Amino acid sequence: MSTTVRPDLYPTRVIGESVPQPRTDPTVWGRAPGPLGTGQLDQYESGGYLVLDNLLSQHEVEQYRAELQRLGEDPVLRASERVILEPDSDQVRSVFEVEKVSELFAELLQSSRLTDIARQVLDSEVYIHQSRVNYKPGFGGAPFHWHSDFETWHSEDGMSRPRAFSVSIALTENHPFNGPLMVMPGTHKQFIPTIGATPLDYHKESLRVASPTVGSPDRQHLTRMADEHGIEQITGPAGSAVMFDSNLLHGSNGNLSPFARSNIFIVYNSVENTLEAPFSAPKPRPQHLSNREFPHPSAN
Ligand code: 6CS
Ligand code: FE
Repeated sequence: MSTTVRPDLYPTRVIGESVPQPRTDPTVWGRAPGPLGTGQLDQYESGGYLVLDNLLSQHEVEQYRAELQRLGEDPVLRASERVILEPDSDQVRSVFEVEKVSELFAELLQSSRLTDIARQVLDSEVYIHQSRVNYKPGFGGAPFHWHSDFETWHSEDGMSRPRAFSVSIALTENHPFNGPLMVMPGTHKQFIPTIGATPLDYHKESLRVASPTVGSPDRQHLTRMADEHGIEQITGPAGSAVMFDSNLLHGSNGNLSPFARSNIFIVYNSVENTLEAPFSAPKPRPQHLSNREFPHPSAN
């Protein structure tokens, strides 16, 4: 009996050597008119990220900041799987799937000012693959080591192609000194396989620790990419945002300052790229990390 082997366009979590491959998929999937102009689309295509100034009004910032506080202090939520604590304190590191626990955030995530950009760039209908608030509290918010989100979403969530991107919206000022997002511009054009198989229920470790043992590119490739592409810090006032491609190498330092760097991250995925079985993990991750209740193209 012949068994059909599913094609894996981006093999990763390999044993032995990591051999980078070109990203064969586009970054900007279509050029239909939309919120982004040609210059912005060109910039996003080449750099893999684009800053969106003043995405939120000052009033909205205040509303969302209060919501952030409420979620962070909710004892029921805190005991749920949606909440990840800091590795070396009981402060909240992340809250996932915020649209399910906050009507205010649900409204923002589904608002056309974001989904219209997603439809334009991904050239299809879109849905939310994942959302989270990363609190990065003052006096010790831990780092997020360099990684490609797509590498995780491909291996652990079964996302076939990098036809997705994140929007990170600053809910507090992102200073140079409180752990802002750092990117290596242009690195989204190369896929770096990581070395090592995915352990069972790996997300229970990988989301909490600063430097996950599996799913991080090795230092040789990170050094080469940093030499070739440089490192940019994305700072900006509360209300500003940055959208970045699912395969762009990014990370953030810890936060020793007294000032939290709290951002909300929303991941838009194309309905043409819905999740399959994981490409390199024992079983799919839970719903709050990887949305499998997506709209089926036929179900419109
Ligand atoms: O595993 C994930 O899905 C998450 N991990 C990181 C470090 N960034 C993307 C995503 O939130
Ligand atoms: Fe990430």
